[in-house]
Amino acid sequence: MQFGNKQCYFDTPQIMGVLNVTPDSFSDGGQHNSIDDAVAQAQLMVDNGAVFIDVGGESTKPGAVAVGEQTELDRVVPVIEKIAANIDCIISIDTSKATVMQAAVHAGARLINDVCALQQPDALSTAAKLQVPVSLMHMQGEPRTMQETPEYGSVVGEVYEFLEARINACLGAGIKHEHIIVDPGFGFGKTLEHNYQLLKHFDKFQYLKVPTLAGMSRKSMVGNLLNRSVDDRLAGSLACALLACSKGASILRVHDVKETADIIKVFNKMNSTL
Ligand code: 7PM
Repeated sequence: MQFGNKQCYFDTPQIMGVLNVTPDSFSDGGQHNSIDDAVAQAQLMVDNGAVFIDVGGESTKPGAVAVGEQTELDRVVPVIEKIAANIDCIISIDTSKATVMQAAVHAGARLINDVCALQQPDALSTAAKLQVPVSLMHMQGEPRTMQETPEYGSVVGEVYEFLEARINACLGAGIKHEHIIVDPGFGFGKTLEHNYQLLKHFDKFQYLKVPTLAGMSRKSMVGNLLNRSVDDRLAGSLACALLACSKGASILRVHDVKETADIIKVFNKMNSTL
């Protein structure tokens, strides 16, 4: 897949490092300080094996309230500009807002990662116009309330059909098939059981004929199963990542890049051994 002037092959799983640029994520000792902190963290993740850096300025955690457009722009644009100028990686913008997509791509982002799958006003037409790859994620409900009562007949079937419909919407809007990635959206309007059904059947999403992204790092599907706090979920997250690899995941969206790079090496070694 082509991201600007960078080619990325998904013959082996690739790592997307999570870079949250919300105020709670960085010691806010002034604007410049927090920008430099974010860029330094991105550099560390790239040094440790991340190919993508996913920059997010809007918290999409369950129960989170939406942030304003200008706030999100002020957070992400300076960080994207500085990463684009200094680090050899593919910058992904984690947003659902058309204006933020536009500004982020202008600043140097080369992948639009939208947890709303381009369903917000103007998002589909804007992404089509920008001509960069897009990642389409499934979510049931909206972040503020999605974890209250998730319900499905068949979670795998319903997520699959949603992603198929969004692929078709993208194609209809003029987005190229070679520019589409799909993601079942672990933790977004799903119970523990739903999340593990999606993991067990992650291989089914390959029938959509586009690369797949899995984001399970530090999520409640690890924490609630194991009874671990957010900072004690590494082993569980790595187990999820390895299982996603074995079921064909193209991109792993993770916080712990160095450790995830190690498990991918183990996975690749097994696959290349006769
Ligand atoms: C709870 C739910 C806590 C989600 C934190 C999060 C994904 C994403 C996020 C994902 C794609 C987090 C998140 N998760 N984008 N953005 N896929 N494509 O772990 O699973 O940071 S937010």
